[in-house]
Amino acid sequence: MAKTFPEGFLWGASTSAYQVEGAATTHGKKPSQQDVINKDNYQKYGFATAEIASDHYHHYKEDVALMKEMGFTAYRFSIAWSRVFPDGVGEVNEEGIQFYRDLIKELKDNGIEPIVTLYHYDLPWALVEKYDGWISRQVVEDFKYYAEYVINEFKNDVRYWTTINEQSIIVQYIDQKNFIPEKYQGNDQIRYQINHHMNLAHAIACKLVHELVPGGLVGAPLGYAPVYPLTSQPKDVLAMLNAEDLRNHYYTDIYFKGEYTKSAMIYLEEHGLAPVIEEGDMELIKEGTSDFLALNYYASECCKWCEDEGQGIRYNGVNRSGKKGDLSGFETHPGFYQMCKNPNLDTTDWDWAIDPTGLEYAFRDLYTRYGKPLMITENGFGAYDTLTEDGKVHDDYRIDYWTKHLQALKRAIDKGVEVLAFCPWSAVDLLSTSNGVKKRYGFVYVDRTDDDPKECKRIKKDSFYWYKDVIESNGGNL
Ligand code: BGP
Repeated sequence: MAKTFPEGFLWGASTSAYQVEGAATTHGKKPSQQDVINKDNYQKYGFATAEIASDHYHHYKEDVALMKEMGFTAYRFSIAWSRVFPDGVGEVNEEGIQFYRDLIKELKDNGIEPIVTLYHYDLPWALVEKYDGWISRQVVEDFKYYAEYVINEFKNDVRYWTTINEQSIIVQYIDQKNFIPEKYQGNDQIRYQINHHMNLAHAIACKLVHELVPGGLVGAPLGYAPVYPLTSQPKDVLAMLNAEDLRNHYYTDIYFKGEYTKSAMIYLEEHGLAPVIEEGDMELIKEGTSDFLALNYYASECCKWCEDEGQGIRYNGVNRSGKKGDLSGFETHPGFYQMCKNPNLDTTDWDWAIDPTGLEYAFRDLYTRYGKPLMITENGFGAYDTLTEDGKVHDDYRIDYWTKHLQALKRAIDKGVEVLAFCPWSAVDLLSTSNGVKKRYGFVYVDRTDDDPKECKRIKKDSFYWYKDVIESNGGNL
């Protein structure tokens, strides 16, 4: 077996626009739904808003220089739709698109391949006001307007495109990842309707990349957690099959087969949750083929059988406190499956199971299932980091997490899985989607707190130096 990763393997890291950029309502940008959601989180939980985030908008050159110093050959980031088209459609914000031209030029000048995500939870607020955002079919047409403009603009500079970030997570955590107007609160069918509209948008983006970008490659960046059965009781194993179908294959079958997973769709139909599918939708979805699948892998999940005793469906809870065990509940689909804690795995402070073998398992399974190349667009360890008095961050727990996950990835490669890139979360510290800035992920510490943005000074963590060595040896030192 080769000791190193394959030649040409892309090494980098990820961020997303609203979590890192700042300048949320300046320089011609108008709010996105995330700017609104985060303002609410600030009021409710004291988490930082997206107004300044990590101030990447003003630090991008420094950030790219840090990436270069680590030896990055790729960087995955998202474009904020509301920076390019502040009203969703209509007039382009010249200053906004110029920011991305400058960023992409800076990356290319430093030999870093841009991996662009078209949409990362941040729908222009104007479209929420206009027609309730993703709930309306109109959004698909407006997404096409935006995507076509951006893909055309960067068709000669960007080869790798990813479409809609984590549709699976949007369905699970609908209120956090998508603004839901009052009148739709508690209506679970819209989770799947929004997802259907996103499937159409994804297919359109795939077609556009294939039409417009010479040699362009496109795929979805999917939040993916393989599901294990709690025991070898046959019912638990069946529950696992059901959970895999509804939580995972329901997305991947769309991307690679252009169809909804049967058992999941039957379950949704039986419960009045199935999306309305119009004539021509499935044909369009079939035409929008993916070249690869990008995985955001943090954890595996576990489930058990659950009898239907009329208790009703519930979706995943969340841990807001960062104290182990504070997770507010498990997804339950009576008569189908119920998620539960895996007693075999340790977790982060936010109750995310730590499971490198799960990454190996997911990559093996997905490659056997679809035979398409895979990449990591997110993988990381959210933790409270401490800045020591002499200006250091000793994040050995994060180094340990990534070492084990990279070893697992290598084992999958050694078994024949085609893997294009490792872009963990995150290049620099940024605003967490659910826990403010105190939950950190980066190779680079951004000196700010939830209440005080300070100067957002960049400080290299121990993991920065560790990753530099990993890249230098093409993974050979792992
Ligand atoms: C993924 C998202 C990212 C990121 C990450 C960590 O689901 O794509 O945007 O934030 O999870 O999650 P969190 O920020 O909630 O810790």
